[in-house]
Amino acid sequence: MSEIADEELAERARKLFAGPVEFLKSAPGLQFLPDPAVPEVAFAGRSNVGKSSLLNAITNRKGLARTSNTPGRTQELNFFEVGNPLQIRLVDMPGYGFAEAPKDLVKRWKKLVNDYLRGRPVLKRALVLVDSRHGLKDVDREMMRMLDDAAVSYHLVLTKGDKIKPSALGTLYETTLTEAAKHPAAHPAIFTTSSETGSGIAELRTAILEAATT
Ligand SMILES: Nc1nc2c(ncn2[C@@H]2O[C@H](COP(=O)(O)OP(=O)(O)OP(=O)(O)O)[C@@H](O)[C@H]2O)c(=O)[nH]1
Ligand SMILES: [Mg+2]
Repeated sequence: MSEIADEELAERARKLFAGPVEFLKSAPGLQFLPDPAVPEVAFAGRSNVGKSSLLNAITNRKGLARTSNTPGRTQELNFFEVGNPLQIRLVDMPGYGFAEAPKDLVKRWKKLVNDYLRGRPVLKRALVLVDSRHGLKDVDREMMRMLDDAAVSYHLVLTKGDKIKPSALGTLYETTLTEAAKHPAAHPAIFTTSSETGSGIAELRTAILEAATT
């Protein structure tokens, strides 16, 4: 893509996310999904990694998606609508990998997420969030394999970048890049973000719009 086209896309993304964004619904099962009217981009990641915070940062709304310190607060697929007329739906997925998760909850989570990933042609991309302080864990690798198998293209996003030194973040970025290259559905572009400082947020907005329009 040319530099001018890049800048145009970035400006369109900025305007889109500065405009109307609304919570649509919470879907505890596939029968509750909204009509597949527009492209969707889903947020995945371990519990507490910062999915809801990132969604709020991207849309510039503090309390749109509920954030908390209690792991496993989000248990459904939460749909948010962007644009008027509607252009993109963002999907906040339940977090995985917290220690106290009961087995049947994990089973339910896997079924809901797998069914959604496999049966949703409008799902254009997923964002797999990884805490910069921890890096990729086996539960993240499992999520990445689910996406590989469902052939859903995804970006890895290193979150909470404000919590570690830039040099450590740089090293983590490189090792994560190397690991992503081994996954067929992983997109070569990786993002580092902070919902606290706003770093990397504009770039992610552009990537979301790009994913939804290609
Ligand atoms: N310093 C810092 N803290 C963050 C950032 N993003 C999220 N947090 C904090 O991390 C905690 C968890 O954030 P959430 O956005 O609720 O995480 P989540 O991934 O949605 O969690 P679940 O819904 O339980 O899966 C909250 O206390 C946030 O304030 C960030 O970029 N920097
Ligand atoms: Mg959440």
